[in-house]
Amino acid sequence: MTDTQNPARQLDLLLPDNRPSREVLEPGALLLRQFATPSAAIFLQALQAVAQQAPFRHMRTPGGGCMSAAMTSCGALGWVSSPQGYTYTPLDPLDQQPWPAMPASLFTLAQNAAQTAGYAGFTPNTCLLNCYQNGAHMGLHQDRDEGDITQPVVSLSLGRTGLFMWGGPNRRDRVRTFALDHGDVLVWGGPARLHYHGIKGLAPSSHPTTGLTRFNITFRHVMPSS
Ligand SMILES: O=C(O)CCC(=O)C(=O)O
Repeated sequence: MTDTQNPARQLDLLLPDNRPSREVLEPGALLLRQFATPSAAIFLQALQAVAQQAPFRHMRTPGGGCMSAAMTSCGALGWVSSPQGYTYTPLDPLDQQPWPAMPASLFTLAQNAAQTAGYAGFTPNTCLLNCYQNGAHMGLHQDRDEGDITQPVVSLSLGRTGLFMWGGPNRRDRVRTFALDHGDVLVWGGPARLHYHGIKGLAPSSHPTTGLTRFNITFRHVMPSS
């Protein structure tokens, strides 16, 4: 199918740099360029408020190392990595307090993006906040700790540009790498829900608001028993 025959592509608006504002990566996966840009300052404020209550930290991994991105969470459940494995917990292991509530601005953004991508009724109950500085990356992985793959993943990029890797359902599938800029939102679900993805690194650039730091906020729905 050519771009002009593809109904999703026919709706595209062009950004000032001539890139389409919506790009179907493949069935189930949609990149919404600059979807969040108009309210990005509000989302950054929400992120800072969460981080004041539950600070960013470099979590230990089952392999004996440490995540190079610093992380925290908000919502009913938070994602935790430790030498024992990966899990979602209702309490922050740093202080045994519930994770901060998910800010309404972030919840609404996630629902709107999911709906725009064709996933009406998205009810994220967890939100992972990633903070990348020079040298940080995230290896190719699948999001499969949620116990529910009927709902999509919504991922918001803020600040410095990140180099995102998008693969297929198998680790050895072809991987595309592309830039995710401030305000870009990526949604994947349905046939693409378990596709491998990661962050190769950061672009050699800085952002007027966040400088050399990139933030990513990823929304998911976790089965409470997971
Ligand atoms: O930082 C990103 O854009 C990707 C984050 C990610 O893959 C994850 O949190 O599972």
